[in-house]
Amino acid sequence: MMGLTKISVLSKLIIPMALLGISCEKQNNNGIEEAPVISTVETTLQKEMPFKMGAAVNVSLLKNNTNYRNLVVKEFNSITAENAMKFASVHPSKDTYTWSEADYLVDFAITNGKRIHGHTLNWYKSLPDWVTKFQGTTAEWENLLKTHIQTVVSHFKGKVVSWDVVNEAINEDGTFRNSIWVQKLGVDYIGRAFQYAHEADPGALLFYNDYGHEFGPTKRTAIINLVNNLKGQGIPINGIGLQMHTRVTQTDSNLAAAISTAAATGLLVHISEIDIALNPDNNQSLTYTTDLGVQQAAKYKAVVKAYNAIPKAQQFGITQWNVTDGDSWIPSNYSRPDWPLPFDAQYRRKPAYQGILDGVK
Ligand code: 9MR
Repeated sequence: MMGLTKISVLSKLIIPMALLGISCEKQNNNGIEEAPVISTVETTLQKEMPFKMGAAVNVSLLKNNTNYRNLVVKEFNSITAENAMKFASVHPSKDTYTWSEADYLVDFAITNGKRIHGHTLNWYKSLPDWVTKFQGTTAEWENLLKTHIQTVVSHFKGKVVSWDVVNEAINEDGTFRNSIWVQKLGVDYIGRAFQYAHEADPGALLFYNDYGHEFGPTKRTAIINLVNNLKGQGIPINGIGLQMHTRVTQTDSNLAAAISTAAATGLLVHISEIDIALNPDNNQSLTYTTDLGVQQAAKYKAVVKAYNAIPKAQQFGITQWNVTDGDSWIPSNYSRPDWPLPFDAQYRRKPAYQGILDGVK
């Protein structure tokens, strides 16, 4: 009787446990029934991958959407602020700093044992009007740059472990972007931005972050030259961020060249903003298909495989830009349907998720 009772209990347990990826052992070698043994726990990116896995997080969703928050807590061990640390967010007028959103994110990360990566101290976008309209001498612009960087870095000192110090300073043709910073201060401001950040927190890891390394050698070479020049001048730069806002039609060889060329600098390499668009041609009537999902999985796998091949000591991690297809910046930014991330809008894992896991097998 005992045995029968046990078997019927086990049979009830088998299906739900199998769904959870938990296996049951019914008998030992002597044919004696045993209690179910939990042999595996649920797979997550942060547990399976040999380097940090991150996401760019929207603070409002983190506060208000439980599914979103739970997915972030479960899957990732590194967090980037999607917008909460940008100039306009933290420094909306000359003498006002607003920390509440960014502080919330930093507290969330620390409470949940996640690394927090700062994004970004200097960019040509997301500047408040008071900066774009600022009238001042070169010295006053320099002071504006330095004060902003040092106030932000000091505020988060000891909590934010790394910063994208300068973001997107290079054009597609390899020239320097004629940003407001270059117009006011000249291209050498880039090195000084790193020095200012380093003075404020000598322990922080400092990155140059840009997109388009995978477009081809022109932009890639210009970025690598910039970074190597900074290194050569003794500027405190620790890493290079490859945003990798890419598309399913990009070749594996271009993606691999982007990663290996960055690694050849000897610096840390962060794939800092990855998403893989399925609809780069803005087809308004495109729908997500199994086939597109499979192609996307193969592309994520190719990126992860190339990243896994660089020296371990240089693997700062892979960060996806946003959490699910439902909150990705791409559909709203380009006014098109798209599904660029490893999770769908219902918080479910897509084939791309398995592609990421397969990249390190
Ligand atoms: O995803 C971000 C979007 O919500 C903002 O409106 C936009 C402007 O601040 O920036 C987006 O994030 C960008 C990142 O900061 C830098 N690399 C490109 C990202 C996508 O545009």
